[in-house]
Amino acid sequence: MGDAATDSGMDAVQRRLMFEDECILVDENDNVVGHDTKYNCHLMEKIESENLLHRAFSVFLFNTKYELLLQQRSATKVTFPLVWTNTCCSHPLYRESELIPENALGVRNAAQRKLLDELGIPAEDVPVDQFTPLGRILYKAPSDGKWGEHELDYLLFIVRDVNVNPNPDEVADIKYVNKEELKELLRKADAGEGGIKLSPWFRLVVDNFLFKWWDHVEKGTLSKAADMKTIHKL
Ligand code: DMA
Ligand code: MN
Repeated sequence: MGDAATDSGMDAVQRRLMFEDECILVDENDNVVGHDTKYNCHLMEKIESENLLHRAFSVFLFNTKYELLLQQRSATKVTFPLVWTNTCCSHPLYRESELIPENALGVRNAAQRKLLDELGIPAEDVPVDQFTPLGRILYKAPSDGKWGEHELDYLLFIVRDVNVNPNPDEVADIKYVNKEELKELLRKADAGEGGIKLSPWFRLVVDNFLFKWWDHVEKGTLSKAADMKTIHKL
């Protein structure tokens, strides 16, 4: 365990995730090389000294009006509290159902689990065969002095009208945005207006892929945009 003084700032829910979630460690080519607690995987000191890299996913859920669902992370999240980000982000865990490599089924199973946990979206509203894995990115991002991310992140898109019932332990706010509304949010974040902050991984996806993939969402041609061979180092 880390030092008790700093960790006492964590609430019980986040503490449980930190110590009970066992993340999948991978090399830069996404080969599984081991596992470690969510806690260790997000300690900047460990990331740097042991070069820990773990597998993650980021869901982008669109309704049938092709608006993207965003979430604002809760104030109690240990990493990146209160930032606005894509629909749902988390980690596939080191367990059989979430390690299945075929068409990223393990990651899609994890996405379905966390959409329910964070946003109260019933599993039947997000069937695992409805996710399109579009690509993988590798990035490192500090959160504050102590915490950060170093992830190999699967980008999953899904277009469905769903029931949403956010879990306040995880999510402070949600909203659907169209392209223009997202551009306005980006402008505000860049200008530092209204205290709006965006997560670093969401920003990377926005800057590199999102708008062209959004066109594919609208045209129903998402599978054409998928490239699961490349790992983009951003
Ligand atoms: C981690 O998300 C995943 C990415 C892509 C940053 P998170 O911090 O929300 O994880 P969890 O929901 O498991 O706490
Ligand atoms: Mn992570």
